[in-house]
This record gives sequence, structure tokens and C-alpha cells, in this order.
Amino acid sequence: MENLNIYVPRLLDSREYFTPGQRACQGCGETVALRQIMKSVGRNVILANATGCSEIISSPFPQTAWLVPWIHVAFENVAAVASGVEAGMKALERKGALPKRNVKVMAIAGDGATADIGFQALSGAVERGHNFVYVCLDNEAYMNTGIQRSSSTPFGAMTTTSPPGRMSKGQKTWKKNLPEIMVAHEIPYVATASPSYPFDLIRKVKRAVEVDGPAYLHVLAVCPTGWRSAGEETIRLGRLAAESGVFPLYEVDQGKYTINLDPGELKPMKEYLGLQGRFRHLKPEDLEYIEDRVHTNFEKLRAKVRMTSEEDKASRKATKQKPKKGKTAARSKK
Ligand SMILES: Cc1ncc(C[n+]2csc(CCOP(=O)(O)OP(=O)(O)O)c2C)c(N)n1
Repeated sequence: MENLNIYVPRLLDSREYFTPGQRACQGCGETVALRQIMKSVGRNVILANATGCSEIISSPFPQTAWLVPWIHVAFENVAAVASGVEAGMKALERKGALPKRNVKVMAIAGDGATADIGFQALSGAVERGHNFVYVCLDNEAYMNTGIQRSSSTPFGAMTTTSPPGRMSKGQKTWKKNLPEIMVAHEIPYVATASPSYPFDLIRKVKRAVEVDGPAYLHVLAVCPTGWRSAGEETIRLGRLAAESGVFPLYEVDQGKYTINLDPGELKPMKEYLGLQGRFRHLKPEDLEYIEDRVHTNFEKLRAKVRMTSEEDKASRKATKQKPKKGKTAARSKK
């Protein structure tokens, strides 16, 4: 990919729907992700955006960085609002009061809004089968309010509410596995993505928009302010997150798992965690402890790929073996 000017315009919309001039911190991974997401979605969309960095930095009255219809909603109800917009448009189209234009509805929220306060609304909206895309921008803490822990903060990380000290190693709990919780809802499409892999992210957004029914995208958003990392390391950190297995890039399309980046041998934990001041207090044995867990989880993911692959299904059929787990058929739009 030597000449980006020749290569990229063929794949990407040159127009911006999330414009420059917003007020994010230097090196913010979330804004890179939003720019890519919006290029992939285009303008035929209505966004519901929960309170959080993405909303704060993009909409200081009377300015806005959004060139598409955009609704700011509270922390806890972004999925409820998005599902209401989708249901409302469907009803109006049915009555002939609105022309059928296949407008997509998308909810955007941070990990605090998704994993904690807005979780109930998200579970309800996807369970009801609304045709919408939910994007969680995971910067792994409540960042815009001053770096408080969320249930998506990784084990050992320092935040203002999980400070390390004599009695503590920082965050005491393991990161809540939101993509897998969404898979358990049996929705048509779930994927993780990172702006450090733009073409992978853009493809996943297109797939999420195209499926009929709820789709969930979990996007890693490196946050130099909260992670205590250098702004110029943002893209590298996103790559290391995937290559170390901490944030595996995978998708579950109609129940079938695919790992989009399996490096074979996972990179050592210290390459990834070592670039972040929030893990500076951890000792080598702590890194080993985290690495063990990461490797176990990656193995589980590989096993799910095998279990849901066509080849495996075919061989089970041939030997008339029953699958170990229940049916993984995805919930489709009602
Ligand atoms: C019910 C409720 N609780 C708390 C807040 C205060 N608050 C606003 S944004 C925010 C943090 C949001 O965290 P996250 O969703 O991870 O977004 P980020 O700021 O990291 O982008 C909090 C706690 C609120 N607005 N409403």
C-alpha cells in the first residue's frame, strides 16, 4: 500500500460525515474510529449518541461535528431511543406517511453507557430484534468525567476509582465481556474492531448495516489521557491489543465465529501494557497472571471458531454426533 492517495479513494468515501475540528484530546482513538465508521455508513443514517466523550467533544453548542441527523440522549437510554426511532420509522413507512428509504439507525455509546448504566436498554433492544446497529466505543473507563473505572476496565488498570497502592493492584475485576454477552442474545451479527485496522473496521460496519436485525460492534478506542500513553502510540497500541490477544479481532455472523487476526503466537503482555502508564505499578508476576488469562480466553475463542465452522458441523453430521452446546442459530428480525 505505497500510494494511499491512489489506493484509498477507491475503497473509501472521500466525504466526511464526522468532521475535523471537534475537541477530542490529542491522539484520541475514538475520533479515528468515528471517522472511519461514518465513512463506512455514509449519510443515510440517524444516530443516537449517549452522553460520553464522543458526544461531549463533538457537540459544544452551537457547533457540531456531525453532518447526519444526530440525537443526543442520556447515558442509560441510547438503545431505547434508537429502537424507538427504528420502530417509529417502520410504522410511518407502513402507513405511507414516510417514503421507504432504508434509513439505518445507529446507537453510539461509551463502555460506561454500554456495560453499566445503559446495559438494560441495550439487552432489551437487541432481544426485541430491532433493525439497528449498536456501536460501543470502548476506552475502558468513564473518561470524560475524569477516568473512573467501568465494568469494562481491564484487570490491574489504574483509574481514579481503582487506585493502586499497598493494598491494591488497581482494577480488581476482569473486563466484562460485552461481545460475548451480545452473542448470547443470538443476534445476527456481533464483531469487535479497532481503528488500527481500518479496512477490517469499515467492512464490519458495512456488514452490520446490511444485516436484517440487531448488530453489535465493539470498538477499541485507545485513550492517551486515561491510559497514560503517548498520543503518537495510539495506532500501535490498537495493533498490540489485537496481536497480544488482549482485544481479539473477531466476528460472529449468524452464530459462526471467525477470528480476523490470529497471529499464531501472541505478543508478550509487556509490549502492550508497558506502553501504558495505567499499568506501570504492575510487577512481572502480575503481567504473567494477566497473560495466562488472556491466552486461555484466546484458546476458548479458537475453540468457538472450530465448533461453529462448517467443516466441524459437517463432520458432526457425518458421525451423527450431537453438538455439545445448544443451537446457535441467530435471532433474526421480528
Ligand atoms: C445516570 C447517569 N450517571 C452518571 C452520569 C455522569 N456521566 C456522564 S458521562 C459519564 C461517563 C461515561 O463513560 P463512558 O460511557 O465510558 O463514556 P466516555 O466518557 O468514556 O466516552 C458519566 C459517569 C450521567 N450523566 N448519568
